[in-house]
Amino acid sequence: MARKKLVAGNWKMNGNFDANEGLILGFLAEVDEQVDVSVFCPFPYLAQVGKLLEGQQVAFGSQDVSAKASGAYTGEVSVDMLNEFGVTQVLVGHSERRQYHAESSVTVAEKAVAAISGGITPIVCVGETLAEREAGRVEEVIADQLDPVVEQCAKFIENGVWNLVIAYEPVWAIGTGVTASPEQAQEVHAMIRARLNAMLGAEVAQSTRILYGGSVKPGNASEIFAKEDIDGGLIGGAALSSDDFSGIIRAAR
Ligand code: G2H
Repeated sequence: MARKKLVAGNWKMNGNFDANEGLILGFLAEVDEQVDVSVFCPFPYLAQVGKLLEGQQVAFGSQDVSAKASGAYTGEVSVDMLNEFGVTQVLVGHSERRQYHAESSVTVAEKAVAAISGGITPIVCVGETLAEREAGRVEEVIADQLDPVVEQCAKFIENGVWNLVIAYEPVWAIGTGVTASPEQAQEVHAMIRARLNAMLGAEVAQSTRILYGGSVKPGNASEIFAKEDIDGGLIGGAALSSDDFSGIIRAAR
């Protein structure tokens, strides 16, 4: 099944009103119907980004969401609140959330459920650390992160399709300048797809987009995106430059 590529920019905790506007206006000309594009900004900029993207073919969202609907959860932001801003996608389980905010795979699965229930597509991030890779534990770690999500979200599958994207982001390649080789990335992507196939069947496995993230740049994007099971990228550092982000969008065509 042909899967349309998705290039998603994760701004992390960067940006300000001026920079956001310059960044978006700088890459919009590169967007067409051949590639899906989305950006994930910090919460305070959702209104600004939503306005800048009005009428454009670019989705936007936040970098996290609460699993809870409402109530006494200081600092949290709910799916309903995101919907009020027109958000259609959200990142969940980014390794920086797992590492600095102790998010477990169960919490990540609950957030994915909350997002899908509210009509927002979660991009669920998974990935191993260098120590885990060197210990030969890649498959085990990915399975531990992925399985609770699959188990919790399978009920949302309709006609072989679910509103869920997976991003494989090896922790050792995030913001380090070290990129997984296209072959290393493809190997894990194929493993993830095989796991989806075993748990949910071929139709879901073949229709699910699996993005690669970790030091993707205009210079390495084409060969990464050329791999069979890599359906685009989750871009951090290079998403903060409109030239670089434009180059990565071009590479996805
Ligand atoms: C991985 C990625 C974006 P970078 O975190 O999610 O960041 O491209 O800077 O490695």
